[in-house]
Amino acid sequence: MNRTELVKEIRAKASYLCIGLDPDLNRLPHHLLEHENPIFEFNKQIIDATHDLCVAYKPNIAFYESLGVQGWIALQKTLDYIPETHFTIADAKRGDIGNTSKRYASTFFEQMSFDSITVAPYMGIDSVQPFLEFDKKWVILLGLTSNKGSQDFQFLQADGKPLYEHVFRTATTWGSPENLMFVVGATHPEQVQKIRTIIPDHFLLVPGIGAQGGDLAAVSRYGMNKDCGLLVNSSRGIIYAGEGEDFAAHARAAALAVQQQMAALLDKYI
Ligand code: OMP
Repeated sequence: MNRTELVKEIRAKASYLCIGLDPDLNRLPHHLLEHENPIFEFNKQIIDATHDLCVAYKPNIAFYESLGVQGWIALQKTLDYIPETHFTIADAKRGDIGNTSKRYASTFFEQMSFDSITVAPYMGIDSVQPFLEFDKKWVILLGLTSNKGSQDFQFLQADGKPLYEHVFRTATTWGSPENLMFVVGATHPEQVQKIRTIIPDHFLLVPGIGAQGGDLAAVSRYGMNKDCGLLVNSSRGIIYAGEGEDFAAHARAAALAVQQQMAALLDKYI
């Protein structure tokens, strides 16, 4: 999916919600465990219940590969089931020396047909470039992460600026707003304003609302650009909103609450 198509979907749905498909076998409603592929059945019902409210789905690969072959099958079936109108993110956080990154890119862009993949910037340009060589595919680079440990390295001062700022300044020259997005955690709204002066046009993938306590309103206020420019993710806050046989209805209600807030924020800021 290209940028124009993504912006069109956001406007049509008045939503910039990305739903994180992070299914944990220990948290699935018990009745699903009887299914041949419980993970896929769970995702299928979540997608059926929420697809009109969101513009993207982000399966986190850890929740699939930890289950071995069955997990990879569930991931492929989930990807096949996501409607073509939705932007897909392989949350794999890869990045390695060039020839290895090329294989990772091939895994998620050719073997599987994700629109995008999350990539770690730590190994530098030659670890990221192989992902950018695929036509109509996106890199989503970890810029400033949502977790507490983001304080360990990302805020260290280097040449008078925090390290994460260098990531934005340097990596913006590696790709364009048509094929490169950045992760910025919703738990850092006060940094988003500054980040927007460095990268005014790129889309930001913003995880951390819901279970991690990030602030949707604040991050939208500082992070929105004229095309919206945001994909805000919620995983546990939506997919585990209910626990029983009606879990999908609860997921829908949770997604609807976020979407309604987003519609109001879109109205206010663009
Ligand atoms: P919830 O906290 O359940 O909404 O899940 C957040 C999802 O976003 C998980 O799949 C995380 O791996 C992912 N994530 C973060 O939480 N923080 C980050 O800084 C980056 C990501 C990510 O790349 O998506």
